[in-house]
Amino acid sequence: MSVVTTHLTEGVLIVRTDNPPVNALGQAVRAGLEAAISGAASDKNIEAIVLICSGRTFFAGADITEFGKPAQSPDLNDVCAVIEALNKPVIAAIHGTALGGGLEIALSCNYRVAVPSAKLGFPEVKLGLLPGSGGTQRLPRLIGVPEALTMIGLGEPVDARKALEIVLLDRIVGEDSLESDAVAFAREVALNKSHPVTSQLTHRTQRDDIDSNTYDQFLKSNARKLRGLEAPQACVEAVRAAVELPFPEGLRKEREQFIRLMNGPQSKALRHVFFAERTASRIEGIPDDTPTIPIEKVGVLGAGTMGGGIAMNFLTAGIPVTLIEREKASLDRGVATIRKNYEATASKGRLTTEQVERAMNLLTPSLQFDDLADCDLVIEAVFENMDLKLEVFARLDATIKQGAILASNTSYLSIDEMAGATARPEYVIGLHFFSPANVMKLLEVVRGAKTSATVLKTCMGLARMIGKVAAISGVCYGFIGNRMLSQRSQQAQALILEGAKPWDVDRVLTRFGFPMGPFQMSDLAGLDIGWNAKTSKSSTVREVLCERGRLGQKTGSGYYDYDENRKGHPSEETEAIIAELVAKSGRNQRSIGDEEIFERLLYPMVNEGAKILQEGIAQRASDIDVVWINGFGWPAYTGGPMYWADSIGLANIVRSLEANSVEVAPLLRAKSEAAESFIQK
Ligand code: T1G
Repeated sequence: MSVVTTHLTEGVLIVRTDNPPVNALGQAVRAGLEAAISGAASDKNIEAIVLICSGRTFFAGADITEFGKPAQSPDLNDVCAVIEALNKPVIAAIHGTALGGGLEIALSCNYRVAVPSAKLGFPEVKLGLLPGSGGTQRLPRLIGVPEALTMIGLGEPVDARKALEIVLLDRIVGEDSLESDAVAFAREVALNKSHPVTSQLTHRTQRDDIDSNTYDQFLKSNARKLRGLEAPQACVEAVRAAVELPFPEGLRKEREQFIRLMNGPQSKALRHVFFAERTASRIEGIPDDTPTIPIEKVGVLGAGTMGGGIAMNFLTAGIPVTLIEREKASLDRGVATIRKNYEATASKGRLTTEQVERAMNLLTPSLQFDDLADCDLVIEAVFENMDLKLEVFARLDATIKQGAILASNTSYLSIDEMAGATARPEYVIGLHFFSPANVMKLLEVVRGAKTSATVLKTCMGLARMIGKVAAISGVCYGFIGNRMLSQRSQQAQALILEGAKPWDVDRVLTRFGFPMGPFQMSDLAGLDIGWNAKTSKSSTVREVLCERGRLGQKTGSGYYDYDENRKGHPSEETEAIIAELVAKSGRNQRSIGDEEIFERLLYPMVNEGAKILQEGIAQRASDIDVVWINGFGWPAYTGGPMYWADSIGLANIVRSLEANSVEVAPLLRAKSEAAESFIQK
């Protein structure tokens, strides 16, 4: 059965594609579309064509699995050309997400209609690419340069309302009557004497109407978001070509850039991340038909920063939350913070006030622990202390209905020990959110030795429902992310005692692509987390800084001195503190180059990743990439620590670790000696 079928009704040919899961424009789809549309040209019974898709969405783009393989005709550009050349009106009937090549198909149509819930976008820049089938040439001609630069350069989709506003859509039709409304629209426009051909539009791309600074201005105003990425520059140049060159030449320029980027390292790395994030949700070794537990009510214990953020994830997803605190003041503060966060998001236009109220109405704050009894899942976010956690789990076990899941948000501690405090260890799991919990995409799902497959599968499905990227971790100190982070932290502390400056360390990591380095991060979070003035004994740089009240940004100084704009500057006092500690230790300092700093910070993380793999803590190397990109800001355009290690060469990493007297993980050594890689073929 062809993935593309046709059906003639009332003079309108409905060309329907059914290529699950997302109607990606693979070769069979392209060939089917080309045949159906070419065949309509000479058929007098056909007055118009509607392109529509079955399943969850309109074409969601080119088939990314085809990239890097020999091209198969027809090319998507050919299909777009056939649509545009047709002597009859072609209407794109859009639902779900018309993305990438899907939007390019829609742009080559004469008209576009969509249901209210549809989204349209060019996410290629997030794959290290630019639209490669005319999108950069047709979109500016239809909606103008500023809107086109934003859609193509940032890669964010627009909803149907916005699409109608910027004339990307001709009409919004009924949510449940897309096909019939599209046919009616087709019959209506078939009466028009002429039909707009996007590539021939000129009214939005008159060179004199466009300030030549627009292009650079776009890149400058988005510099932070696009830092380190190659594709945005190519996107902007392609849009400029739509203004300055005839369509065929602009198309050629777009294609050149597309091929260059597709074969480049950044796009290969970003395509790896795209699939890795989806693979991470797969649980190895459990039956496909493992049942799951319906989660209709969630309890959160602790209304602090983490508890409040965690609660928001479920509220936003429409799941009622009972939020428990011991003291009214803390509970009220927690609820107020949740509301403040929602209102801040609404003020940026990312939520409506109705959505805020709907979320807040799902929240039930309470001082009564027993109010958790009928929850299907309870997540404790109390202080990171095992004695307290054991007490909490024993109490949860005695209070919460049978069959409910008991989860800990712990960052480091043993889920197995917590499970041991209950009579239901198979229902105990770790759900490690990253602060701010309502923003950070990563969720480490920590499976205890006795956690059941049902509980694990339930939590992985729940993670997707609340918009998280989840990776499974086994039980060890710090799970995947924090265990590797502690390697980097140890090296960073050693480096500043040996002679590197904190700002050297931070610079090396930010230049690599991290949003900030370890010392900037410590100052932002506050140096006094976990610090105790009573037991502090001036034995580390952090202790001395805290003893002197240099707690980070919040006190105007930490590792750095902060000016009135909270901009950090190297601190002579910090240098003096380090010098005093080194003098006391009797060691000498030396100048340390960026290359040594770089290798000593990152290579031990890869080494720890190899141990995590070897011990079965992570299911696969790509999960480690997913954790570090989504939880710790590892630059996605390098693929993540394990993919990136392959690019460096495992033998080079082993040599450097040995030179720095770091014990090489057996799996890393074995792969290096066998000239194998973690991920890259
Ligand atoms: N190609 C191949 N497979 C794809 C795919 C694609 N474009 N999009 C999704 N999949 C697979 C995905 O791997 C998963 O597989 C399943 O579909 C469900 O995806 C020429 C060059 C559409 C919003 O970047 O954003 O067009 O794990 O889990 O959460 O100029 O998928 O089930 O085996 O994400 O409902 C541009 C990428 C391509 C869109 C749906 N398009 N996809 O989200 O499902 S480049 C994109 C998405 C291009 C042209 C250029 C999302 C989604 P499996 P899912 P979802």
